[in-house]
Amino acid sequence: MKNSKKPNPDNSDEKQRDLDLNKSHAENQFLTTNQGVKINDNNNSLKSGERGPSLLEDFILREKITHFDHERIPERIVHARGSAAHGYFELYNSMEKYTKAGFLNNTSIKTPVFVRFSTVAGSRGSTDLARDVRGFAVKFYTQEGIFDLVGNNMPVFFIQDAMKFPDLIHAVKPEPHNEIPQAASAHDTFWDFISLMPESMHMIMWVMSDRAIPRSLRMMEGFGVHTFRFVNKQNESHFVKFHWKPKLGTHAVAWDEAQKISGKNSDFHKQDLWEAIDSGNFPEWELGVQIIPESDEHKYDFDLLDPTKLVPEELVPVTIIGKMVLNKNPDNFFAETEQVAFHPGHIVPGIDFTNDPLLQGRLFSYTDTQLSRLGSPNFHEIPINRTIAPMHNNQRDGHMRQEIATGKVSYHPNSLGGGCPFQAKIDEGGFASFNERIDAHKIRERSESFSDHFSQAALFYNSQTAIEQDHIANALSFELGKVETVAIRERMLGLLNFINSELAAKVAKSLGIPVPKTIEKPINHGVGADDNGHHEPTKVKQNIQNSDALSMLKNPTISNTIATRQIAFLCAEGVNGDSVKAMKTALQNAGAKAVIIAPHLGTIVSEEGTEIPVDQTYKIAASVLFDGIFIPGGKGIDALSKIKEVKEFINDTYNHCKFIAAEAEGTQILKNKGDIKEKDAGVLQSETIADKALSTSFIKALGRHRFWEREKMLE
Ligand code: HDE
Repeated sequence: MKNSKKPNPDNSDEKQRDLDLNKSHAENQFLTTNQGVKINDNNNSLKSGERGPSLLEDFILREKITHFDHERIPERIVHARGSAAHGYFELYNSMEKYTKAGFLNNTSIKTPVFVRFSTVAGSRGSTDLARDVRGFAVKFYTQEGIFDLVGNNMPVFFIQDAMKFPDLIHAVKPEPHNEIPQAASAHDTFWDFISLMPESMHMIMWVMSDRAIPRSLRMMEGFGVHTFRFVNKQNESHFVKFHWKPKLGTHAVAWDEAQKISGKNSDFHKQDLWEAIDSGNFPEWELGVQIIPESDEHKYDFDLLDPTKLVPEELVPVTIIGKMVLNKNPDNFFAETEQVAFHPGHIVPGIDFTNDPLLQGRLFSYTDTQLSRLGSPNFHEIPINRTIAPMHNNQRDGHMRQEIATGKVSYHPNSLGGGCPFQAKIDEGGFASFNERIDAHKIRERSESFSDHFSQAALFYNSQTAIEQDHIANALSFELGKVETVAIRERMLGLLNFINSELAAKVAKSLGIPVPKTIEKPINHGVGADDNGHHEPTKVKQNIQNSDALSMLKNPTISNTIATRQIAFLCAEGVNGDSVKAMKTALQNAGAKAVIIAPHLGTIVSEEGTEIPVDQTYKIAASVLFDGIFIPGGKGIDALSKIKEVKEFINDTYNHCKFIAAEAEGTQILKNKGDIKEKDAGVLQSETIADKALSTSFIKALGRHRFWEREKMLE
């Protein structure tokens, strides 16, 4: 076989066909140098004599080592750790009334997408389960060019102006003198900065909530964060906020669990996404929009241009307009996930920016960072970044240029090239910025309308259930407990007190210091407050309502599905085979995965004498890697109760508020554990083997994700 570039059978969409052009396949091929010369010995360098020095002449060794020496590129300055997948976006109803973007007009178009999820603060090799914001970046390969929706799993941001971004990131990254801590905000420099930036308070509520420790990347919401514009054919503009709503619901793990997962499997999210797609359980999100007419720009008591504010869904409902399905894992992590270059400035006709000062700064940053990260202005030619729309211009040359532009003309206007490539009129699809009228003085200032830093922080906190509020208080107690400088803790308590005095009091108790009484107004170094009290942050407005949409627990999974959930079966020799089989079948029928855990790999023999294949041993498996446990019946229970790891397994499952089911003899192991409360509705038990009622109620319970009520029982 001469040609090693063969088309990938999965050429289902235009982008996949485009990527196929660059794929290489080594089956039945000789090993060669980069120049195509076949290699005869890939084990020994060329030497002067068997024991002699290597010869400089060895072009094969030189090429191999040189390439290896240059394999690494700089990791992303933020969002370094990521996982990505291919898929498509499908529109439900035409949005023609609001936008002329083709992919949002035509319901018959399936737009290819590539989506990268990320943590923000950690390095490329850090843990998935850090308490952090998650990036949610979607590249739409539309027929009119690339549209990148580069969002997060939280709808607001820490700061209001791009000018503060390097400071924020310097503060959260490991401290520069000792590079500690990795992928964690629980340290002095972060909270020093935050305690001096009251504008971050709303985002701090989100980051201290369970949104920052998702169960899975497939179970997170996504948000465009900034207000964007839709522009229609009549050149009318509407403001728009983008939302991604996961079909599997929005779920989190417990903080103690997150920390343990980081040790047991720091690739937990990456692997979960990969395996779900690999097994055909394609994750789906629906795209929702909040649309606000231009005329309502000043209607709200917050500024639409302020990225520390959201538009409560109770004020402007989210309209679902389409769905995204991720159905293909990348073929090569570096080529695709690492080299993909997102940019909020990649927009198509029908979508436009607003004057949000954070967004405006981002418009500069992303191309700039690709230049140092990917090394050339030609990064758009890297296959994963290549548009599927026709692309012609007079940009030329630069490092690693791939395109061979023919002809002698590389300027516009020209007559020698027949005027080509020519400009497109607007009705031919040419992009024209929305012609917003701007009449202003050049000024380095922030708008007074950005000064309310506490109302939405309070709105978020007040909208949470009591359980979620406790988690926020606990997260703050953990984070500030790790802060060594007492003055920083005090400043933070002062700020929390502006949000909610009970919250501040709870955290203060854990820190062992009182909420400072002296701070009457927040210290504000963020918006340029001056001695005259100009631009001081305003206090919480009294007319705050609740917004149920902000709580995860008030919004259970639409279908309460347990699809793709992993349930550990705690087994040992002598387990009841019918008990295992019946529960396994019931869970599998509901889409979940039953994982048989036993003291050794291979098979165990049931009390009926049948062989049961084992998936994992107690040395490998840990409760934190599962969504719930089942303890089958059978005489094997004696052996099971003697296994040290089993006790830890059950304790962790119980402490992390997961559902437990046990059958017949399996219930004894729970009864013998004094710390499992008898009246716990999250612990389901039956004395009957292969009890259908038990599996039905277990499946229903697992659909609730967690029995968080148990936390009160554990206090
Ligand atoms: Fe980013 N951000 N960002 N950001 N951002 C980057 O671009 C930046 C912000 C977001 O999976 C960088 O290619 C500035 C908000 C995601 O490849 C960099 C500011 C939001 C990703 C950069 C922000 C984001 C990035 C690093 C403030 C949510 C990962 C590597 C003005 C709406 C994309 C890169 C991926 C990545 C700059 C704020 C989301 C340095 C200057 C707000 C999801 O250019």
